[in-house]
Amino acid sequence: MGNEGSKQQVLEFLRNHQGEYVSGEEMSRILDISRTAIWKHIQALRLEGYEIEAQTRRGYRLVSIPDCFYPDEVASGLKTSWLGRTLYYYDEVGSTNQIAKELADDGAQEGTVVITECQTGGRGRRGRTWLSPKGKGIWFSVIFRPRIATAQAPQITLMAAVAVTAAIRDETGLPAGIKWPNDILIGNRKVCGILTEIKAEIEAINYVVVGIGLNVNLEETEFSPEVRPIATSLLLELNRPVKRLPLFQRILYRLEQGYELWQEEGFAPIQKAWKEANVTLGREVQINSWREVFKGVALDIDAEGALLVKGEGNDIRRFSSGEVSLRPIN
Ligand code: BTX
Repeated sequence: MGNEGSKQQVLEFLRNHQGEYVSGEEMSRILDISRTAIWKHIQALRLEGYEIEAQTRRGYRLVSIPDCFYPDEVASGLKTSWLGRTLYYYDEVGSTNQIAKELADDGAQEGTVVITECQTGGRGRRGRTWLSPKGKGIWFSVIFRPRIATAQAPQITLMAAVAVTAAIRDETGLPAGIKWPNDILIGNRKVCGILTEIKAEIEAINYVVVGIGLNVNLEETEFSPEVRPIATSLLLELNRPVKRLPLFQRILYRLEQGYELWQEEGFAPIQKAWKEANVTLGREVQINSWREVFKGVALDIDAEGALLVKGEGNDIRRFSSGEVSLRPIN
């Protein structure tokens, strides 16, 4: 067994006895690894962020695991059956969407996830940038291969927004809400953005990459001056840091559930859940589409996921894509 493999065995052993002391001698005997090697593995694990206590006579005790996305840690306790079961984890990348698209072009299977601690070229829509500082957020992308017509592809963004909003509510209790089509807000500030990219033929979809950026433990000063007034993080809302790993596992679980529901039953149940979690309908909005700027009241989303807006002359317009600004509620 290689060095990495025996380190994993030591970790697995400690994990199976979490909270208890295990003696080096016992570990050495059961795992058939020398005590010196065990000590070296413990040192290496500590450098990776595992908190391991050592006491003479009592042995070693795993106190806590690091709050990062090591594939073994993500897999342990993950409730999905296929989504995120293949996981690419990087310390730093340009953009996880870019990597996911390359993997999808090479045939990566549905449910493959790319996650990183930090993006140096994180992207928003229309070539904008997405701030993704190291260790502070959940910056990841998922490859899907939905069996739907190309025109229905934007629905996947709404499905993902519903899933992430639910996971934030589950894990933190914060009143996160969706601004059509792809932002998740707390109060009026953006806590999460979603970037969906599609490769399709006229009739059928080859793949969809859904990229999700969630601000978890960013402090005010970690946002650039331009973004600061419009952005927030879970830490800023709760006044305490949030563990990213369980939240990420919850998001993956909600995404799998939402995606299966969408593929099996169509858009209707997603539309219903979206309406329950949205903060757009009933509000005065300005919508910038590629065609025009239109002002009115957001009335509804239709059976395809498009936004219906009633203009000043009572005309109702339908937008299948675009950017919405919400007028503040006085
Ligand atoms: P968007 O075009 O709707 O939003 C981008 C705008 O949001 C920026 O122009 C800026 O004003 C603001 N912004 C930038 N960074 C942040 C931030 N951290 N928090 C709040 N507001 C911010 C939204 O695009 C889609 C973002 C998707 C990001 C994910 S991260 C993983 C994946 N990889 C990748 O390159 N993008 C996606």
